[in-house]
Amino acid sequence: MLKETIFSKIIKHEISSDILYQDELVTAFRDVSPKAPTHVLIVPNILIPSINEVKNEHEKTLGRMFLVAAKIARAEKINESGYRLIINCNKHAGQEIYHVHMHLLGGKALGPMI
Ligand code: DGP
Repeated sequence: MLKETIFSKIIKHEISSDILYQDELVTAFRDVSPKAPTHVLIVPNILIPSINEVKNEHEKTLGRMFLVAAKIARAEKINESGYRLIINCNKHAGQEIYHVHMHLLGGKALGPMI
């Protein structure tokens, strides 16, 4: 049994967060420490610790994350100007929360990728 993360508690509304979207597969909420005017995290409702643990059965959930990213980008009116999607995996990428999440960043020119 995997240990629940802070994101599990947000998904279950046990701790407060600015949730923008939720359905049966994913939840999206604003990052507590935004790195851009729009900084949203899109998270599977089930706990997958990192991309290393992704399995075939997660395919629909991972696809939904992209659909929700595009939907939120439109809602935030950054779809035309552009945005960046980032998923960090493990130490070298600086992953802090071991619950897969996609960062949606935009609202300003983001500069070089790294
Ligand atoms: P990463 O380095 O990819 O694991 O990013 C984790 C992100 O999660 C980081 O940008 C800060 C954000 N974060 C951490 N704790 C919380 C929280 O309790 N609430 C919210 N909304 N975001 C959080």
